[in-house]
Amino acid sequence: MTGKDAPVTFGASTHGLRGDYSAMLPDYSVVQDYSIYTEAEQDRWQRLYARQMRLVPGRACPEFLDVIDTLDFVAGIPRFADVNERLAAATGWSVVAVPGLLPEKAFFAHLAARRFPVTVWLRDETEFDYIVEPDIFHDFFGHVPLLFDPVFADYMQAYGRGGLKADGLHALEYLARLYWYTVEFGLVHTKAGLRIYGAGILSSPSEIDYALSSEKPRRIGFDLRRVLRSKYKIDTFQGTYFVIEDFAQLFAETAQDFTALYREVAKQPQLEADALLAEDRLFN
Ligand code: HBI
Ligand code: FE
Repeated sequence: MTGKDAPVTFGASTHGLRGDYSAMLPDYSVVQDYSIYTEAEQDRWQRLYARQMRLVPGRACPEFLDVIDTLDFVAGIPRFADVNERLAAATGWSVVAVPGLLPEKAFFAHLAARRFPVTVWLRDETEFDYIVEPDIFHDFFGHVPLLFDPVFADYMQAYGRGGLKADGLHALEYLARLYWYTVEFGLVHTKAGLRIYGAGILSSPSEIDYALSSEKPRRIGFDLRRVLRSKYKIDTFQGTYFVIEDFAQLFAETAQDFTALYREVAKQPQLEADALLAEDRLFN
């Protein structure tokens, strides 16, 4: 999900996007046709999975590691129906198959209803190391395990509801930043050290080490206003990661009504992706 040609906010338009949007329902959902996956794609999935599983121990947050082994992703491309049985029992969430990136409103509507849109197609072999848009591997491997955590699951729903409420408030840019710096590229401070919960990092073979170990990026204690003001990079590794203490903090800080916050933040200067403020709490 970091990529040269990625739209500034995902799904700002569906033009020029991969995926077949012709057979979808009005909510952008499609039916997963499992017979379309070729042997080569099943093999590619297994190699992507094996590579990433070697990287996550000691790096991913415990909530992710506790669940990933139980999901049977080792067997091949997951079936939505199988995952949904377990997910419904755990947190009442479900995954819904979609052709690819969704316009924000449709995306928010799914999250608000505790449905996570998962892309049906798998990346090409040429994109093995690096993909611009979310594919089925990024979505299942990066996002689905944390939907089993009750607190994170509630945060995702609150985010979707906030998105629907923000319609017309010129807040999309702020919401995209919050999503980017938490759901996609978030770090969490645990007793054992910094760990990753962001799906964009967890599904990346190279950023997973960079995010925790490189001396280049800043790792700053999560501050909601600071996050909303911070631009992000889509074409390189992140300049800044924001560190939460736990998912409860994330949920609590974002449970408030954002209307006043949007107005306040709009008056302040935007911050570059590698900015440093005197009040930033640095972790590196
Ligand atoms: N659609 N399928 C899909 N997956 C995403 O992660 C996604 C999206 N549409 C919009 C979007 N993300 C972002 O704009 C978020 O900031 C809301
Ligand atoms: Fe994602």
